[in-house]
Amino acid sequence: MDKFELNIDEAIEIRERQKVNVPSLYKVFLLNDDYTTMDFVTRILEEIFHKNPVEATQIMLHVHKNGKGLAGIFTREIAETKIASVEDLSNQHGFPLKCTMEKE
Ligand code: TYC
Repeated sequence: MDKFELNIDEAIEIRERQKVNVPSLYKVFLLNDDYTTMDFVTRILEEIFHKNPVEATQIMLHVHKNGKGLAGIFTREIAETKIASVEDLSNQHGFPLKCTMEKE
């Protein structure tokens, strides 16, 4: 074999090194309940999910009417951290607000 050619093992090795690990994404949903105030849910969407006041209000009303609504899409660790932040802040205020996450 010519010294400038790659053998199959070398070619596979180079391909493996070039592979990019694309992280899986997760949808985070807010769930409706009968006790959390509309203002509090809107505040959560603004402060934790960085929605503007109009979007935050629209999402909150969607959850109120439909039972759940998309708050954002994140990698697994960020989704888990957002959910923990929502539940910590809700507990501190005595609200039962809950989130779920689903792999995209
Ligand atoms: N259903 C609540 C109420 O009537 C409002 C609410 C909206 C609660 C969205 C949770 O994720 C939620 N006060």
